[in-house]
Amino acid sequence: MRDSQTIVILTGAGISAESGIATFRGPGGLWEGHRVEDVCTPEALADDPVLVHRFYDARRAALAAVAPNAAHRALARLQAADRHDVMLVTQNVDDLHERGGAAQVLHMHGQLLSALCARCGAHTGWAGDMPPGTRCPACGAPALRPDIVFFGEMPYSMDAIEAALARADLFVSIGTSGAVYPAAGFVQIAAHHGARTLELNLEPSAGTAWFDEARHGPAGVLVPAWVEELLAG
Ligand code: BV8
Repeated sequence: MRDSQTIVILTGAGISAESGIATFRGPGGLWEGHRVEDVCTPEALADDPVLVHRFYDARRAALAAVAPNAAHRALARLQAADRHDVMLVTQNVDDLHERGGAAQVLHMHGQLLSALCARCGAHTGWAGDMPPGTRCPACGAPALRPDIVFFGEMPYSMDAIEAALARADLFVSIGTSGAVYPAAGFVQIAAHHGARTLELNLEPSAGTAWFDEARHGPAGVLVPAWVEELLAG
């Protein structure tokens, strides 16, 4: 195997589970009593802005009570070793990769600690509550919304992600059920372009058959072991 590889890593809610953030589709996968598919839509935001804003305010506030785990820290070590060209893409909207030391993180579904202006499109760092009608610091319009990619909205940075998948030597999927597209299709794009593919997950995902190799167990155990194996090679 070439020493330096281009590696694309996709993470999902499972990498944050051991930090105490509930996943979406496991036991207790309801958020504040709601399925993510029911509140994570433009229609829900239009129909009941108070509910949707409160849903994300609660998750933003909960970040203070959680901390990165060994899996987040191991990925940061991989990046810091600078032995490989690593693109870290996450479906997660928490900031645990960053707090775990990751130098580069691509939040394809947005992030809790950011606000999006529905009028001017500006993104603003946001740590507190964001009631409907909060004014945009950039344009002043009462149009701030959670900077979250809802179902039916285009995920961020798809061009960059697809370009990286096309040149990847290795695609690793960590802690995701493979239930949501386009993220769930990344393994197929990577494999089509000749990448080796590895799944690290508690249990087989919906797309597990697409992976060359799958290791099942908690990310806090599997990810550090995989990174040490990679850096020892
Ligand atoms: C788009 C927002 C187009 C932030 C989220 C029919 C077929 C195919 C696709 C579609 C379809 N109908 C509609 C679609 C498209 C739709 C979609 O895929 N729907 C699904 C439900 C069928 N997708 C979209 O709408 C996307 N946009 O397609 O746009 C477009 C084109 C042109 C122009 C405009 C638009 C947008 C999708 C983004 C939605 N936003 N989140 C938030 O609130 O969090 S999705 C949400 O669920 C997450 O962000 C995440 O991405 C997604 C999946 O969740 P996971 O991260 O995988 O978590 P999950 O709980 O499911 O699984 C956890 C896994 O971890 C499990 O496997 C578990 O075993 C494992 N695990 C648990 N503990 C551990 C562990 N693993 C390791 N260690 C542990 N300890």
